[in-house]
Amino acid sequence: MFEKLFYFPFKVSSESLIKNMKPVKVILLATHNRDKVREISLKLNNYDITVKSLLDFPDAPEIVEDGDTLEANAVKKAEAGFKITGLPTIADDTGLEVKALIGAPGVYSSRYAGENVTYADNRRKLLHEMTNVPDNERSAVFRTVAAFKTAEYINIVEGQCEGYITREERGEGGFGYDPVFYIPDYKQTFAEMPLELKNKISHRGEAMDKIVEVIEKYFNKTSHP
Ligand code: ITT
Repeated sequence: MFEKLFYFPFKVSSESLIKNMKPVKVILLATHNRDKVREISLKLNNYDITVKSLLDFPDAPEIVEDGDTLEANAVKKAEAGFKITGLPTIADDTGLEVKALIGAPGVYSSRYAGENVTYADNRRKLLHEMTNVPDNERSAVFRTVAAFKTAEYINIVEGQCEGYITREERGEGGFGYDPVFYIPDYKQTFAEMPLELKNKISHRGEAMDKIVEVIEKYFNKTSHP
C-alpha cells in the first residue's frame, strides 16, 4: 500500500539523479561587518553561490586582528573562518592610506580614533588631522587584501582604488570612510554613488573580481562531472 502511494510513474536511476543534481556552492565570508557582507554578496550575486558570514555562526570565537599588515590579517581571518566552519572561506582586510599622513590610518583604519569607536569617530579624526593639508596634497588610496582559503590552498589577491580626502562628509551611502573618499572621475564620494558603481571601481570590487575567478575554478574542479 505504502509503496503504491509513492510509486514513481517513470524510472529515474540514482546515477542520472546525481549527474543532474546541481552542486550546492557555499562559501563563508569571515567577517561580522554587515556592510562588507552586503557588498560582497552583491558581487557574487550572479554566481549561484550561497554566501554565509560569521553572523550566521553566533558561537564562533572572536578572531583578533593583530597583524602588522593587511595580508597578515586577511590570512588570519580566512584560516580561522575555515577552521571554525569547514567552508571555503573569503576574508578581506582593508586600509585607507593617506599620503599626507604617511600611510595612516592604514592597517589601523578601524581603530584610528581608538578602540570601540564608530565609523563617524574615525572620519572626524581623519578630517581633523588633515585640516591644514592643502587640496592638492589630499590624495589617498584604499587597499584591500583578500584571501580565499580551502582545504587545499590559500589564495591571496589585492585591489586598490585611488582618490582624495574631502574637507567635509558627502553622501549617505556606503560605510566607514566612504563619505570622505572622493573619486575625481565620477565627481562623487563613495557614499554618493550607487553600491553597484562602488562595487565596480572600488578596492574591494577589484579584489573580489580576482577572488571570483579563483572560486569558480575551485567549484568547477570539485563539482560533479
Ligand atoms: P572585519 O575585520 O570583520 O572583516 P572590519 O570592519 O574590521 O571588518 P577591515 O579591518 O577590513 O574591516 O577595515 C577597517 C576599516 O576600514 C573599517 O572598519 C572601515 O572603517 C574601513 N573600511 C573598510 N572598507 C571600507 C570601504 O569599502 N569603504 C570605506 N571604509 C572602509
